Amino acid sequence: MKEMFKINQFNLMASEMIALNRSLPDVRLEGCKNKLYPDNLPRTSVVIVFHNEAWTTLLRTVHSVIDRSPHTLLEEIVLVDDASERDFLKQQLERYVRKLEVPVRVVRMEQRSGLIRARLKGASISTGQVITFLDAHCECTTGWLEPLLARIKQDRKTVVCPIIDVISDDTFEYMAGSDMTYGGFNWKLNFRWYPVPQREMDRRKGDRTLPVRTPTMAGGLFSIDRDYFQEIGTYDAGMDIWGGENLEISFRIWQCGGTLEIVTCSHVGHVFRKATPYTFPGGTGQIINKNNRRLAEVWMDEFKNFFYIISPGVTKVDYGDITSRTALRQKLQCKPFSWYLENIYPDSQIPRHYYSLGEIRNVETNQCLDNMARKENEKVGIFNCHGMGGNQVFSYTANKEIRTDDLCLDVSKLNGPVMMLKCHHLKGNQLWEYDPLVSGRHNKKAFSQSDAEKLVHMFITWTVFSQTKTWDVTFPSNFICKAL
Ligand code: LR7
Ligand code: MN
Repeated sequence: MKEMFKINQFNLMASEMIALNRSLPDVRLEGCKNKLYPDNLPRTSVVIVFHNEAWTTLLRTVHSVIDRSPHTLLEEIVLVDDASERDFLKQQLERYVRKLEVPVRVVRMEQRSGLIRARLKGASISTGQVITFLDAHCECTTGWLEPLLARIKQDRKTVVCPIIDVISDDTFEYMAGSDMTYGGFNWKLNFRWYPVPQREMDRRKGDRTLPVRTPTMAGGLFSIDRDYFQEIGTYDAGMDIWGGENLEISFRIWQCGGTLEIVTCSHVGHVFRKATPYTFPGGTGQIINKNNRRLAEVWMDEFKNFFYIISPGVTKVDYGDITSRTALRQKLQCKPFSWYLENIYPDSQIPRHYYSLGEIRNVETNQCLDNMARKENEKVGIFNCHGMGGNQVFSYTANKEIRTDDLCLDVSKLNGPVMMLKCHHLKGNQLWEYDPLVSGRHNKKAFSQSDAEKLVHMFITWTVFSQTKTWDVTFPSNFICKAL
Protein backbone atom coordinates (compact mmCIF):
# COMPACT_ATOMS: atom_id res chain seq x y z
CA MET A 1 0.00 0.00 0.00
CA LYS A 2 2.79 2.41 0.93
CA GLU A 3 4.65 1.70 -2.28
CA MET A 4 1.54 2.29 -4.37
CA PHE A 5 0.79 5.49 -2.49
CA LYS A 6 3.86 7.15 -4.00
CA ILE A 7 2.65 6.71 -7.57
CA ASN A 8 -0.17 9.23 -7.30
CA GLN A 9 0.27 10.54 -3.74
CA PHE A 10 -2.98 8.93 -2.69
CA ASN A 11 -3.95 5.45 -1.56
CA LEU A 12 -4.12 3.80 -4.96
CA MET A 13 -4.73 0.40 -3.41
CA ALA A 14 -7.86 1.68 -1.68
CA SER A 15 -9.00 3.35 -4.89
CA GLU A 16 -8.62 0.10 -6.77
CA MET A 17 -10.78 -1.73 -4.25
CA ILE A 18 -13.68 0.69 -4.72
CA ALA A 19 -16.20 0.42 -7.56
CA LEU A 20 -15.94 2.93 -10.40
CA ASN A 21 -19.63 3.68 -9.88
CA ARG A 22 -19.80 3.61 -6.11
CA SER A 23 -22.69 5.21 -4.21
CA LEU A 24 -22.13 8.43 -2.35
CA PRO A 25 -24.02 10.07 0.49
CA ASP A 26 -26.33 12.96 -0.38
CA VAL A 27 -24.62 15.68 1.62
CA ARG A 28 -26.74 18.61 0.41
CA LEU A 29 -28.59 20.94 2.73
CA GLU A 30 -32.22 19.84 3.11
CA GLY A 31 -33.37 23.01 1.39
CA CYS A 32 -31.44 22.03 -1.75
CA LYS A 33 -33.03 18.63 -2.24
CA ASN A 34 -36.38 19.80 -3.54
CA LYS A 35 -35.38 22.96 -5.39
CA LEU A 36 -36.82 23.15 -8.89
CA TYR A 37 -34.81 24.29 -11.88
CA PRO A 38 -35.97 25.42 -15.34
CA ASP A 39 -36.29 22.76 -18.06
CA ASN A 40 -34.30 24.49 -20.75
CA LEU A 41 -30.95 24.78 -19.02
CA PRO A 42 -27.86 25.23 -21.23
CA ARG A 43 -25.93 22.07 -22.03
CA THR A 44 -22.39 21.60 -20.78
CA SER A 45 -19.21 20.01 -21.99
CA VAL A 46 -17.16 18.58 -19.14
CA VAL A 47 -13.43 19.11 -19.64
CA ILE A 48 -11.04 16.99 -17.57
CA VAL A 49 -7.28 17.42 -18.00
CA PHE A 50 -4.83 14.89 -16.60
CA HIS A 51 -1.18 14.03 -16.41
CA ASN A 52 -0.40 10.45 -15.35
CA GLU A 53 -3.69 10.12 -13.48
CA ALA A 54 -4.59 6.72 -11.98
CA TRP A 55 -7.09 4.65 -13.98
CA THR A 56 -9.58 4.24 -11.16
CA THR A 57 -9.75 7.89 -10.09
CA LEU A 58 -9.98 9.13 -13.67
CA LEU A 59 -12.73 6.68 -14.60
CA ARG A 60 -14.57 7.24 -11.34
CA THR A 61 -14.66 10.92 -12.27
CA VAL A 62 -16.08 10.05 -15.70
CA HIS A 63 -18.65 7.58 -14.35
CA SER A 64 -19.83 9.98 -11.66
CA VAL A 65 -20.44 12.64 -14.32
CA ILE A 66 -22.37 10.21 -16.51
CA ASP A 67 -24.33 8.63 -13.67
CA ARG A 68 -25.30 11.81 -11.86
CA SER A 69 -25.97 14.30 -14.67
CA PRO A 70 -29.18 14.46 -16.71
CA HIS A 71 -27.98 13.37 -20.15
CA THR A 72 -30.03 16.07 -21.77
CA LEU A 73 -27.70 18.57 -20.10
CA LEU A 74 -24.50 16.76 -20.98
CA GLU A 75 -23.05 17.61 -24.35
CA GLU A 76 -19.91 15.51 -24.02
CA ILE A 77 -16.94 14.73 -21.83
CA VAL A 78 -13.54 15.84 -23.11
CA LEU A 79 -10.47 14.16 -21.64
CA VAL A 80 -7.25 16.05 -22.31
CA ASP A 81 -4.14 13.96 -21.83
CA ASP A 82 -1.26 16.25 -20.94
CA ALA A 83 1.47 13.96 -22.32
CA SER A 84 1.04 11.16 -19.80
CA GLU A 85 3.60 8.37 -19.85
CA ARG A 86 1.38 5.52 -18.69
CA ASP A 87 0.35 2.89 -21.21
CA PHE A 88 -3.14 2.33 -19.86
CA LEU A 89 -3.98 5.97 -20.59
CA LYS A 90 -3.44 5.43 -24.32
CA GLN A 91 -5.45 2.94 -26.43
CA GLN A 92 -6.92 1.18 -23.41
CA LEU A 93 -8.54 4.42 -22.31
CA GLU A 94 -9.87 5.19 -25.78
CA ARG A 95 -11.36 1.72 -26.10
CA TYR A 96 -12.95 1.94 -22.67
CA VAL A 97 -14.66 5.28 -23.13
CA ARG A 98 -16.00 4.37 -26.58
CA LYS A 99 -18.64 2.11 -25.04
CA LEU A 100 -19.94 4.68 -22.53
CA GLU A 101 -23.41 6.10 -23.09
CA VAL A 102 -22.25 9.71 -23.31
CA PRO A 103 -19.80 10.89 -25.99
CA VAL A 104 -16.32 10.93 -24.46
CA ARG A 105 -13.49 12.36 -26.53
CA VAL A 106 -9.82 11.89 -25.76
CA VAL A 107 -7.37 14.47 -27.03
CA ARG A 108 -3.65 14.52 -26.46
CA MET A 109 -1.21 17.35 -25.95
CA GLU A 110 1.84 16.87 -28.15
CA GLN A 111 4.12 17.71 -25.28
CA ARG A 112 3.79 18.35 -21.59
CA SER A 113 1.99 21.67 -21.40
CA GLY A 114 0.58 21.99 -17.93
CA LEU A 115 -3.00 22.14 -16.84
CA ILE A 116 -3.64 25.66 -18.09
CA ARG A 117 -2.85 25.11 -21.75
CA ALA A 118 -4.39 21.61 -21.56
CA ARG A 119 -7.67 23.16 -20.40
CA LEU A 120 -7.46 25.73 -23.19
CA LYS A 121 -7.13 22.91 -25.68
CA GLY A 122 -10.08 21.03 -24.19
CA ALA A 123 -12.21 24.17 -24.15
CA SER A 124 -11.37 24.97 -27.78
CA ILE A 125 -12.50 21.61 -29.14
CA SER A 126 -15.60 21.31 -26.93
CA THR A 127 -19.01 22.42 -28.15
CA GLY A 128 -21.40 22.82 -25.19
CA GLN A 129 -22.82 26.25 -24.35
CA VAL A 130 -21.28 25.88 -20.91
CA ILE A 131 -17.83 24.53 -20.13
CA THR A 132 -17.41 22.67 -16.86
CA PHE A 133 -13.87 21.94 -15.72
CA LEU A 134 -13.09 19.13 -13.30
CA ASP A 135 -9.85 17.71 -11.91
CA ALA A 136 -9.20 14.09 -12.89
CA HIS A 137 -9.87 12.70 -9.39
CA CYS A 138 -13.33 14.01 -8.62
CA GLU A 139 -16.73 12.48 -7.91
CA CYS A 140 -19.93 14.32 -8.66
CA THR A 141 -22.86 13.79 -6.32
CA THR A 142 -26.61 13.75 -6.91
CA GLY A 143 -27.95 17.02 -8.26
CA TRP A 144 -24.53 18.61 -8.71
CA LEU A 145 -25.07 19.96 -12.23
CA GLU A 146 -28.51 21.56 -12.36
CA PRO A 147 -27.88 24.35 -9.82
CA LEU A 148 -24.64 25.31 -11.59
CA LEU A 149 -26.29 25.57 -14.99
CA ALA A 150 -29.36 27.30 -13.59
CA ARG A 151 -27.23 30.05 -12.11
CA ILE A 152 -25.42 30.60 -15.42
CA LYS A 153 -28.76 30.70 -17.20
CA GLN A 154 -29.88 33.45 -14.82
CA ASP A 155 -26.71 35.43 -15.42
CA ARG A 156 -24.20 34.42 -18.05
CA LYS A 157 -21.47 36.47 -16.43
CA THR A 158 -21.61 34.44 -13.25
CA VAL A 159 -18.89 31.82 -12.94
CA VAL A 160 -19.90 29.06 -10.56
CA CYS A 161 -18.12 26.51 -8.41
CA PRO A 162 -19.62 23.62 -6.49
CA ILE A 163 -18.81 23.04 -2.84
CA ILE A 164 -15.70 20.90 -3.01
CA ASP A 165 -16.11 17.89 -0.75
CA VAL A 166 -13.10 15.98 0.54
CA ILE A 167 -12.27 12.51 -0.68
CA SER A 168 -9.67 11.21 1.75
CA ASP A 169 -6.31 10.54 0.11
CA ASP A 170 -5.90 7.74 2.64
CA THR A 171 -9.24 5.90 2.81
CA PHE A 172 -11.24 7.45 -0.04
CA GLU A 173 -13.93 8.18 2.50
CA TYR A 174 -16.28 10.91 1.27
CA MET A 175 -16.60 13.90 3.59
CA ALA A 176 -18.90 16.86 3.04
CA GLY A 177 -17.24 20.22 2.51
CA SER A 178 -18.54 23.28 4.29
CA ASP A 179 -20.86 25.94 2.94
CA MET A 180 -19.42 28.26 5.60
CA THR A 181 -16.01 28.69 3.95
CA TYR A 182 -15.08 30.56 0.82
CA GLY A 183 -11.97 31.20 -1.23
CA GLY A 184 -9.28 33.72 -0.39
CA PHE A 185 -5.53 33.95 -0.65
CA ASN A 186 -2.56 35.02 1.44
CA TRP A 187 0.42 37.31 0.85
CA LYS A 188 2.29 34.47 -0.80
CA LEU A 189 -0.60 34.14 -3.24
CA ASN A 190 -1.53 30.70 -1.96
CA PHE A 191 -5.21 29.91 -2.34
CA ARG A 192 -6.80 29.38 1.11
CA TRP A 193 -10.26 28.71 2.54
CA TYR A 194 -11.54 31.27 5.02
CA PRO A 195 -14.84 31.57 6.90
CA VAL A 196 -17.68 33.21 4.97
CA PRO A 197 -17.94 36.64 6.60
CA GLN A 198 -21.06 37.94 8.25
CA ARG A 199 -21.71 40.50 5.48
CA GLU A 200 -22.15 37.67 2.98
CA MET A 201 -24.46 35.75 5.32
CA ASP A 202 -26.49 38.95 5.73
CA ARG A 203 -26.67 39.56 1.99
CA ARG A 204 -28.24 36.11 1.62
CA LYS A 205 -30.53 36.81 4.58
CA GLY A 206 -29.17 33.71 6.25
CA ASP A 207 -30.37 31.36 3.49
CA ARG A 208 -27.47 28.94 3.15
CA THR A 209 -28.92 27.39 -0.01
CA LEU A 210 -28.26 30.62 -1.93
CA PRO A 211 -24.93 30.99 -3.73
CA VAL A 212 -22.00 32.52 -1.84
CA ARG A 213 -20.06 35.26 -3.58
CA THR A 214 -16.46 34.19 -3.23
CA PRO A 215 -13.33 36.34 -3.73
CA THR A 216 -11.45 33.44 -5.35
CA MET A 217 -11.98 29.93 -6.64
CA ALA A 218 -9.84 26.90 -5.82
CA GLY A 219 -9.37 26.48 -9.55
CA GLY A 220 -10.17 22.94 -10.56
CA LEU A 221 -13.95 22.72 -10.47
CA PHE A 222 -16.13 25.35 -12.09
CA SER A 223 -18.64 26.05 -14.84
CA ILE A 224 -18.58 29.03 -17.15
CA ASP A 225 -20.58 30.14 -20.16
CA ARG A 226 -18.51 29.40 -23.28
CA ASP A 227 -18.89 32.87 -24.80
CA TYR A 228 -18.23 34.59 -21.52
CA PHE A 229 -15.06 32.48 -21.10
CA GLN A 230 -13.92 33.89 -24.46
CA GLU A 231 -14.99 37.43 -23.67
CA ILE A 232 -13.00 37.69 -20.46
CA GLY A 233 -9.89 36.17 -21.99
CA THR A 234 -10.00 32.42 -21.16
CA TYR A 235 -6.69 31.79 -19.38
CA ASP A 236 -3.20 33.25 -19.51
CA ALA A 237 -1.54 30.79 -21.89
CA GLY A 238 1.83 32.02 -20.69
CA MET A 239 1.35 30.11 -17.44
CA ASP A 240 3.02 26.71 -17.20
CA ILE A 241 2.21 23.36 -15.52
CA TRP A 242 0.35 24.30 -12.32
CA GLY A 243 -0.53 27.26 -10.13
CA GLY A 244 -1.60 30.89 -10.32
CA GLU A 245 -4.34 30.47 -12.90
CA ASN A 246 -7.00 30.06 -10.22
CA LEU A 247 -6.31 33.46 -8.64
CA GLU A 248 -5.72 35.01 -12.05
CA ILE A 249 -9.15 34.04 -13.36
CA SER A 250 -10.74 34.99 -10.03
CA PHE A 251 -9.29 38.51 -10.02
CA ARG A 252 -10.10 38.89 -13.70
CA ILE A 253 -13.73 37.83 -13.29
CA TRP A 254 -14.34 40.30 -10.48
CA GLN A 255 -12.25 43.19 -11.79
CA CYS A 256 -13.71 42.92 -15.28
CA GLY A 257 -17.38 42.93 -14.37
CA GLY A 258 -18.24 39.30 -13.70
CA THR A 259 -19.32 37.43 -10.60
CA LEU A 260 -17.75 34.40 -8.95
CA GLU A 261 -19.88 32.20 -6.73
CA ILE A 262 -19.94 28.96 -4.83
CA VAL A 263 -23.28 27.34 -5.53
CA THR A 264 -23.92 25.65 -2.21
CA CYS A 265 -26.50 23.21 -3.55
CA SER A 266 -23.87 21.60 -5.80
CA HIS A 267 -21.40 19.17 -4.24
CA VAL A 268 -18.43 17.55 -6.00
CA GLY A 269 -15.74 15.54 -4.22
CA HIS A 270 -12.02 15.91 -4.88
CA VAL A 271 -9.06 13.85 -3.68
CA PHE A 272 -6.96 16.36 -1.75
CA ARG A 273 -3.29 15.43 -1.75
CA LYS A 274 -0.47 16.50 0.52
CA ALA A 275 2.20 16.28 -2.16
CA THR A 276 2.43 16.49 -5.93
CA PRO A 277 3.10 13.18 -7.67
CA TYR A 278 4.33 14.59 -10.96
CA THR A 279 7.36 16.55 -12.13
CA PHE A 280 7.52 20.27 -12.83
CA PRO A 281 9.89 20.49 -15.79
CA GLY A 282 12.01 23.55 -15.05
CA GLY A 283 11.60 23.41 -11.27
CA THR A 284 8.54 23.63 -9.04
CA GLY A 285 9.42 26.95 -7.43
CA GLN A 286 10.46 28.59 -10.67
CA ILE A 287 7.22 27.69 -12.42
CA ILE A 288 4.87 28.65 -9.63
CA ASN A 289 6.74 31.91 -9.05
CA LYS A 290 6.58 32.72 -12.74
CA ASN A 291 2.83 32.11 -12.88
CA ASN A 292 2.28 34.12 -9.72
CA ARG A 293 4.37 37.00 -11.02
CA ARG A 294 2.27 37.10 -14.18
CA LEU A 295 -0.92 37.39 -12.18
CA ALA A 296 0.57 39.92 -9.76
CA GLU A 297 1.98 42.10 -12.54
CA VAL A 298 -1.20 42.13 -14.58
CA TRP A 299 -3.89 42.36 -11.91
CA MET A 300 -2.63 43.46 -8.51
CA ASP A 301 -1.30 46.97 -9.14
CA GLU A 302 0.76 48.28 -6.21
CA PHE A 303 -0.56 45.50 -3.96
CA LYS A 304 1.84 43.11 -5.67
CA ASN A 305 4.39 44.46 -3.19
CA PHE A 306 2.87 42.34 -0.43
CA PHE A 307 3.73 39.26 -2.48
CA TYR A 308 7.16 40.48 -3.46
CA ILE A 309 8.25 41.54 -0.03
CA ILE A 310 7.23 38.33 1.72
CA SER A 311 8.69 36.02 -0.90
CA PRO A 312 12.34 36.90 -1.13
CA GLY A 313 13.84 36.03 -4.45
CA VAL A 314 10.60 35.95 -6.39
CA THR A 315 11.40 39.20 -8.17
CA LYS A 316 14.40 37.51 -9.76
CA VAL A 317 12.17 35.10 -11.65
CA ASP A 318 11.57 36.00 -15.27
CA TYR A 319 7.86 36.18 -16.02
CA GLY A 320 8.02 36.51 -19.78
CA ASP A 321 5.87 38.74 -21.92
CA ILE A 322 2.59 39.98 -20.45
CA THR A 323 1.67 42.62 -23.00
CA SER A 324 -1.31 40.70 -24.36
CA ARG A 325 -2.69 40.30 -20.85
CA THR A 326 -2.27 43.95 -19.90
CA ALA A 327 -3.87 44.82 -23.23
CA LEU A 328 -6.79 42.57 -22.29
CA ARG A 329 -7.18 44.39 -18.99
CA GLN A 330 -7.16 47.65 -20.89
CA LYS A 331 -9.64 46.48 -23.51
CA LEU A 332 -12.12 45.19 -20.95
CA GLN A 333 -11.66 48.33 -18.85
CA CYS A 334 -11.22 46.30 -15.74
CA LYS A 335 -11.31 47.90 -12.32
CA PRO A 336 -8.21 48.33 -10.14
CA PHE A 337 -7.19 45.81 -7.52
CA SER A 338 -8.01 48.34 -4.80
CA TRP A 339 -11.64 48.19 -5.95
CA TYR A 340 -11.56 44.41 -5.63
CA LEU A 341 -10.12 44.60 -2.11
CA GLU A 342 -12.63 47.20 -1.06
CA ASN A 343 -15.78 45.75 -2.56
CA ILE A 344 -15.24 42.04 -3.01
CA TYR A 345 -12.67 41.08 -0.40
CA PRO A 346 -12.63 43.57 2.48
CA ASP A 347 -11.61 40.77 4.85
CA SER A 348 -8.52 40.07 2.75
CA GLN A 349 -5.14 39.37 4.33
CA ILE A 350 -3.85 42.19 2.15
CA PRO A 351 -5.11 45.43 3.70
CA ARG A 352 -6.85 47.87 1.42
CA HIS A 353 -5.46 50.78 3.41
CA TYR A 354 -2.23 50.68 5.30
CA TYR A 355 0.39 53.03 6.62
CA SER A 356 3.43 50.94 6.04
CA LEU A 357 4.84 47.71 4.78
CA GLY A 358 8.34 46.69 5.78
CA GLU A 359 10.53 45.60 8.63
CA ILE A 360 10.21 46.80 12.19
CA ARG A 361 13.74 47.74 13.14
CA ASN A 362 15.30 48.91 16.32
CA VAL A 363 17.61 51.47 14.83
CA GLU A 364 19.97 51.37 17.81
CA THR A 365 20.62 47.67 17.84
CA ASN A 366 19.77 46.91 14.24
CA GLN A 367 17.55 44.11 15.37
CA CYS A 368 14.22 43.36 13.83
CA LEU A 369 10.91 42.06 14.91
CA ASP A 370 10.68 38.52 13.59
CA ASN A 371 7.68 36.27 13.60
CA MET A 372 9.96 33.23 13.87
CA ALA A 373 8.64 30.31 11.91
CA ARG A 374 5.50 32.11 10.78
CA LYS A 375 3.61 29.97 13.20
CA GLU A 376 0.46 30.80 15.00
CA ASN A 377 0.59 31.05 18.80
CA GLU A 378 4.31 31.78 18.90
CA LYS A 379 5.88 34.66 20.70
CA VAL A 380 7.23 37.24 18.38
CA GLY A 381 11.02 37.18 18.24
CA ILE A 382 13.87 39.63 17.88
CA PHE A 383 16.70 38.83 15.54
CA ASN A 384 19.31 40.59 13.54
CA CYS A 385 17.67 42.24 10.58
CA HIS A 386 18.28 40.17 7.50
CA GLY A 387 16.59 42.43 4.97
CA MET A 388 15.20 39.42 3.15
CA GLY A 389 11.54 39.99 3.86
CA GLY A 390 9.93 36.72 4.88
CA ASN A 391 9.56 36.52 8.65
CA GLN A 392 10.58 40.14 9.17
CA VAL A 393 7.84 41.85 7.17
CA PHE A 394 4.94 43.57 8.85
CA SER A 395 2.29 46.01 7.79
CA TYR A 396 0.68 48.59 10.02
CA THR A 397 -2.82 48.72 8.62
CA ALA A 398 -5.58 51.29 8.69
CA ASN A 399 -7.44 48.91 10.99
CA LYS A 400 -4.53 49.43 13.35
CA GLU A 401 -3.33 45.89 13.20
CA ILE A 402 0.34 45.07 12.90
CA ARG A 403 0.06 42.07 10.68
CA THR A 404 2.15 39.78 8.61
CA ASP A 405 0.00 37.83 6.21
CA ASP A 406 -2.84 36.32 8.22
CA LEU A 407 -1.10 36.67 11.60
CA CYS A 408 -1.40 39.68 13.85
CA LEU A 409 0.58 40.99 16.80
CA ASP A 410 -1.62 40.22 19.76
CA VAL A 411 -1.28 40.94 23.46
CA SER A 412 -3.88 39.29 25.60
CA LYS A 413 -2.36 40.03 29.00
CA LEU A 414 -1.20 43.30 30.43
CA ASN A 415 2.55 43.22 30.03
CA GLY A 416 2.19 39.74 28.64
CA PRO A 417 4.18 38.53 25.71
CA VAL A 418 3.41 39.71 22.21
CA MET A 419 2.14 36.73 20.28
CA MET A 420 1.39 36.02 16.66
CA LEU A 421 -2.27 35.07 16.41
CA LYS A 422 -4.68 34.73 13.51
CA CYS A 423 -5.98 38.18 12.72
CA HIS A 424 -9.54 38.34 14.02
CA HIS A 425 -10.64 41.76 12.75
CA LEU A 426 -12.22 42.40 16.13
CA LYS A 427 -9.64 44.98 17.18
CA GLY A 428 -9.38 44.33 20.94
CA ASN A 429 -6.12 42.58 21.67
CA GLN A 430 -4.88 43.25 18.17
CA LEU A 431 -5.46 46.98 18.10
CA TRP A 432 -2.29 49.02 18.08
CA GLU A 433 -3.23 52.60 18.65
CA TYR A 434 -0.88 55.42 18.08
CA ASP A 435 -1.01 58.74 19.72
CA PRO A 436 0.68 61.57 17.88
CA LEU A 437 1.54 63.32 21.13
CA VAL A 438 3.43 60.78 23.12
CA SER A 439 2.00 57.38 23.10
CA GLY A 440 -1.00 55.56 21.98
CA ARG A 441 -1.74 52.39 23.67
CA HIS A 442 -2.30 48.83 23.13
CA ASN A 443 -3.55 47.49 26.40
CA LYS A 444 -1.41 50.04 28.09
CA LYS A 445 1.55 49.37 25.87
CA ALA A 446 2.93 52.51 24.45
CA PHE A 447 3.02 52.89 20.75
CA SER A 448 4.02 56.31 19.77
CA GLN A 449 5.59 58.13 16.95
CA SER A 450 7.95 61.02 16.80
CA ASP A 451 6.90 62.43 13.48
CA ALA A 452 3.18 62.87 13.16
CA GLU A 453 3.44 63.94 9.56
CA LYS A 454 5.25 61.11 7.89
CA LEU A 455 4.59 58.17 10.12
CA VAL A 456 7.76 56.42 9.29
CA HIS A 457 9.26 56.59 12.75
CA MET A 458 7.72 55.42 15.98
CA PHE A 459 8.33 53.89 19.36
CA ILE A 460 6.82 50.65 20.44
CA THR A 461 7.16 49.30 23.92
CA TRP A 462 6.26 45.75 24.71
CA THR A 463 7.34 42.71 26.54
CA VAL A 464 9.04 39.94 24.73
CA PHE A 465 10.51 36.93 26.47
CA SER A 466 9.68 38.57 29.80
CA GLN A 467 11.77 41.61 29.02
CA THR A 468 10.21 44.97 28.47
CA LYS A 469 11.74 46.78 25.56
CA THR A 470 11.17 50.06 23.88
CA TRP A 471 11.54 50.08 20.19
CA ASP A 472 12.42 52.96 18.02
CA VAL A 473 10.84 51.72 14.90
CA THR A 474 11.15 52.80 11.33
CA PHE A 475 9.11 51.48 8.51
CA PRO A 476 11.60 52.08 5.71
CA SER A 477 10.53 54.71 3.30
CA ASN A 478 11.51 52.71 0.24
CA PHE A 479 8.45 50.63 0.95
CA ILE A 480 5.12 52.17 0.35
CA CYS A 481 4.11 54.26 3.31
CA LYS A 482 0.60 55.40 2.84
CA ALA A 483 -1.12 57.91 4.97
CA LEU A 484 -4.88 57.71 4.88
O1 LR7 B 1 1.20 19.46 -15.80
C1 LR7 B 1 0.08 19.15 -15.41
N1 LR7 B 1 -0.86 18.77 -16.32
C2 LR7 B 1 -2.12 18.39 -15.95
O2 LR7 B 1 -2.93 18.05 -16.80
C3 LR7 B 1 -0.28 19.20 -14.05
C4 LR7 B 1 -1.56 18.83 -13.67
N2 LR7 B 1 -2.46 18.41 -14.61
C5 LR7 B 1 -3.81 18.01 -14.22
C6 LR7 B 1 -3.88 16.99 -13.08
O3 LR7 B 1 -3.79 15.68 -13.57
C7 LR7 B 1 -5.24 17.32 -12.48
O4 LR7 B 1 -6.28 16.67 -13.13
O5 LR7 B 1 -4.45 19.17 -13.70
C8 LR7 B 1 -5.37 18.81 -12.69
C9 LR7 B 1 -5.05 19.62 -11.43
O6 LR7 B 1 -3.83 19.20 -10.87
P1 LR7 B 1 -3.74 18.72 -9.35
O7 LR7 B 1 -4.87 17.83 -9.03
O8 LR7 B 1 -2.37 18.20 -9.11
O9 LR7 B 1 -3.92 20.12 -8.65
P2 LR7 B 1 -4.52 20.45 -7.16
O10 LR7 B 1 -5.79 19.76 -6.95
O11 LR7 B 1 -3.45 20.24 -6.19
O12 LR7 B 1 -4.66 22.02 -7.32
C10 LR7 B 1 -5.62 23.04 -7.39
O13 LR7 B 1 -4.91 24.19 -7.86
C11 LR7 B 1 -4.42 24.09 -9.17
C12 LR7 B 1 -3.65 25.35 -9.44
O14 LR7 B 1 -3.08 25.35 -10.67
C13 LR7 B 1 -5.54 23.85 -10.17
O15 LR7 B 1 -6.38 24.95 -10.26
C14 LR7 B 1 -6.30 22.62 -9.71
O16 LR7 B 1 -7.36 22.39 -10.60
C15 LR7 B 1 -6.81 22.84 -8.32
N3 LR7 B 1 -7.66 21.81 -7.78
C16 LR7 B 1 -8.84 22.14 -7.19
O17 LR7 B 1 -9.32 23.24 -7.24
C17 LR7 B 1 -9.52 21.08 -6.41
C18 LR7 B 1 -9.69 21.55 -5.00
C19 LR7 B 1 -8.34 21.80 -4.38
C20 LR7 B 1 -8.35 22.89 -3.42
C21 LR7 B 1 -8.30 23.78 -2.61
MN1 MN C 1 -6.59 17.97 -7.87
